[in-house]
Amino acid sequence: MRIILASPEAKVWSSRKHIPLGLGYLAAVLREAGHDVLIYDAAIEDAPVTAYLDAAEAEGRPYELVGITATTPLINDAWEMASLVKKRGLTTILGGPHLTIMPAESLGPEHPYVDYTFKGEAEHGIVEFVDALERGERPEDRDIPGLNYRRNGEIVVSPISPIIEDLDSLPFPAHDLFKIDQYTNLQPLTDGLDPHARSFTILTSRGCPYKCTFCSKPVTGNTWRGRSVENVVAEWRWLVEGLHATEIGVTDDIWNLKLPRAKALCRRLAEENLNTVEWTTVHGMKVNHADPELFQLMKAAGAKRVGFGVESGDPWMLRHVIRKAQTLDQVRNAFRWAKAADLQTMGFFIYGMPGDTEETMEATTQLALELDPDLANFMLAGPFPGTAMWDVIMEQGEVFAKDWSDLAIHDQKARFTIHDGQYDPDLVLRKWREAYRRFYLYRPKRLWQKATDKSLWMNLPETIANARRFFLGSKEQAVEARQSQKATV
Ligand code: B12
Ligand code: SF4
Repeated sequence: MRIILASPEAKVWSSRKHIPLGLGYLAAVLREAGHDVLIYDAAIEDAPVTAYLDAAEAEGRPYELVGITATTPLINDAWEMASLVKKRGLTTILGGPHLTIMPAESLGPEHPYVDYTFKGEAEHGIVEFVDALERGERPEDRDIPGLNYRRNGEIVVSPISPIIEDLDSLPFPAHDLFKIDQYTNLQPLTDGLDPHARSFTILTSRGCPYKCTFCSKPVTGNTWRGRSVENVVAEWRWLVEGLHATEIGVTDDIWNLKLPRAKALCRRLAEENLNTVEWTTVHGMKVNHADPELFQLMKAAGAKRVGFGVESGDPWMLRHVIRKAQTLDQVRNAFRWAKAADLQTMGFFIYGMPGDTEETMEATTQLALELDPDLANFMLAGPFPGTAMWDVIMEQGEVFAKDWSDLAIHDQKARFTIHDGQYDPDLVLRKWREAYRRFYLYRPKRLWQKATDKSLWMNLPETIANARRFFLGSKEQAVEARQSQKATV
């Protein structure tokens, strides 16, 4: 069967483009099962998905199914895409984190263009689903775990698809199907943008056993499964030698959970001469599963930069609100060890968790200044359904959002409040913006570093847009805007 696996474009601001790896995995299993798959990522395409449908139709080899992935802030865009596709009469199925949290929502009467949704990891389910369609059977008669549909006017939600225990049993993602030249490098917002990078991502493990209260992990829950070192190294070799990657991003939630495994992987990458392409831990690693040797081995394995989820500089917030299961000393050690290994560092800091006050957010800014990572990413706490934080806000406060797209973190605005007489969303925005200014603007060393960074001048329009956004804010981001918004999500 001819299938398009699609990712909608976020209408929220973001100039960085990363491959949708989940679709790469699904494309790989479908291809292995004999199907013809195209990956369509609206973030990097000029033409709408319908252009591909029309061209295939004209060739006499039409597509029959479009599968669309969606995180929570992108669900509106996914619906829009599904409705376009449905007008051409194709079957539509939606999957990904948002559909795992809310499998029934997209099957409601307002979304008649969605035929099926899928809950959980889909490598096994999607093959069964497509095979059934191809045989002319109704997939709903096949009892596929994870598959949700309508039957006689009722929405049928099945149990989540079981997690895949043996990740080595999966084929490598279909990296070759991504139009890799259209993607940018992987670094965060405040780093230069390289539109010519061949940036691939790799997952050495899935899931995370920790339970940080802001973190939304519907697909993997609190499980963790690691691939074998040899299996990871084989994929890495394909990226480096076969696909000529210029940069690799490890996008695991926590690749260093098992320290000996992480070290063994680094040793093998060095032994196999796969350390020639720089790599980073894009979404951070956990400070309490590290030691000095790990960073030395990472450096020898080609790592350029490590990111850490620091979150808060206030020990009470860290322990009792965020439940990060790490101490400030562990944070300081990790930064010290990484810098000693000559790795660039990146810190993620979060502002505006329930319970955050002027003092706790000030402690966070102070910690960022003290740690002095090469890149600091200050983020506003975003309320995602299914998290412990969401439950607290629902009980004690309210979400300011017209719809799910308001939860995108790059659209920086206050998105909730807590009615405890203490939480102040205006203050949160102020402290968040002030953190960017104090970290990047008010220190001569930083200013000089930025001014002498050639990417700043090469991407001047983007630099100006970023500066405006982070340091000043815009009218739409003003807190007043939220006051007229109703919580309807
Ligand atoms: C890499 C990554 C990114 C990258 C790349 C995103 C991209 N283009 O795919 C970047 C940095 C750009 C990014 C941005 C954002 N991300 Co992000 N990201 C991740 C991360 C770390 C890995 C994603 C991944 O590759 N997973 C591995 C694959 C195998 O899993 P998967 O994608 O879930 O796919 C499986 C199933 O979901 C299912 N499936 C997926 N799609 C489909 C489609 C169909 C048809 C079917 C049947 C099944 C199916 O099958 C797949 C294989 O098993 C995850 C955390 C995580 N561990 O998943 C967060 C995560 C997905 N991101 C998250 C968020 C919130 C965002 C942002 C919205 C942040 C923001 N800006 O506000 C943006 C949204 C941009 C976007 N395109 O969606 C949340 C989503 C939470 C939620 N409730 O939706 C996660 C879970 C992180 C977290 N713990 O909070 N992200
Ligand atoms: S924030 Fe990181 S450490 Fe915490 S639960 Fe999420 S993935 Fe795990």
